[in-house]
Amino acid sequence: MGQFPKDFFWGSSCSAYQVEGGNSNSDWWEWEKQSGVKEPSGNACSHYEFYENDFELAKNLNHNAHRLSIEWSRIEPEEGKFSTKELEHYKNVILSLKKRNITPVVTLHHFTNPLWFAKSGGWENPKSIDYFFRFVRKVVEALCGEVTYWVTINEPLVYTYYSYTIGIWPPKVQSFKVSRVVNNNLLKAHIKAYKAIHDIYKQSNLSSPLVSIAKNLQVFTACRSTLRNKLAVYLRNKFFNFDFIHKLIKNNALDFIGINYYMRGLVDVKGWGLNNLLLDVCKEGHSKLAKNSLGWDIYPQGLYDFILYFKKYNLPLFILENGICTDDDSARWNFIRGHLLNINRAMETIGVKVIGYLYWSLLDNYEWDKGFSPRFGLVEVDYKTQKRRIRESAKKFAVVCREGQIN
Ligand code: GCO
Repeated sequence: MGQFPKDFFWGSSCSAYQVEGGNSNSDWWEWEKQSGVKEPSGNACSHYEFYENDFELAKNLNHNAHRLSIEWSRIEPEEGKFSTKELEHYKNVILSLKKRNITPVVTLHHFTNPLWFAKSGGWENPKSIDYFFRFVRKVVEALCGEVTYWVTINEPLVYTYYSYTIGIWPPKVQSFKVSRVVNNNLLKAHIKAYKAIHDIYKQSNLSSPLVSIAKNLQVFTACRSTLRNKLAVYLRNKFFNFDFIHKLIKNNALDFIGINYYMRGLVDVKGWGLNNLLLDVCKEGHSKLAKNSLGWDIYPQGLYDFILYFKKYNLPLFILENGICTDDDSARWNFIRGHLLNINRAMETIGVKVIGYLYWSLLDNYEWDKGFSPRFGLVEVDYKTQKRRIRESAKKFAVVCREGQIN
């Protein structure tokens, strides 16, 4: 049996674009149109309209925290023109959580950009840092009275990887050189936003906010112990898992470490090129682990190992995403339980402070280029009727959230 602290955050995560619907001023919306995707995001879960209802479900599932994101393209649909109506909307969304005693964790950038920003060169443009800064100030000035936990940027390296390295997501660039530029801009954007958020709270005489990023972590394992594979694992850990956080810590720009954890990836490198070393994966089915419906390896032990690794920074850790897409709901419960047991074991063995666990996701939602078929939700969504149905795994998780312990 594993006991969690009394003040532990229990809940789930969502991002605006994936659940709200109708985000027509965003670069993703444009990308969907241009690529002619089979399943555009459309109305998604109509969460923009039904958030009260969805938060009532979260409340009934004993969640005391919820992560959401603010859609930049709603707040600033045209360059420099900020929508008071949309700022008001997000304030209402946050108040709707708070009146249910659910602590909001607010993300400022979750993969999508306003179309005007994308057209001006997106994150390649050095001005992106100031554009983001201006947006962040607007939002934080409007919401600071209601929010303590901020996540500036969701999964910066995942974003760069899909959008600028392998070029599947907008703006579909394939270049290591550009990826480096974008990573640097994202890093600088966070540091600048971090300082701005703290300044705004100081000027408003509010107690300090807690600001971080959501860092995706993936376990990399070589399926054959060759020198090339070992080098690849070393490089991937360095570039994809650790460097970004390390740099932010050196800049005193993290108040906690936000972690998104899903999977293990098997590394099998076919050449000495940078392309091979950074991108090749095992295609020979060597992994015997259970998988989610997208074929990702399920590996709860990995979360334990990462928590141990991050102890050296002496900062609280917050699991901001951990989830499984599956059509077998009993696998969802096994997934949650397995990861919670590992978090608990890490907390007990080395006394590292983990402050919360947010499952991805509250609702089934729009999984980017994969459309609507991957089902991540604690709550099932019927996209035709927008009806919600609570899954059994959600009920089991609700007991953990209430009792603060896992058996
Ligand atoms: C990410 C994002 C989410 C995803 C989730 C499942 O990790 O890519 O934060 O938007 O939907 O992770 O893939």
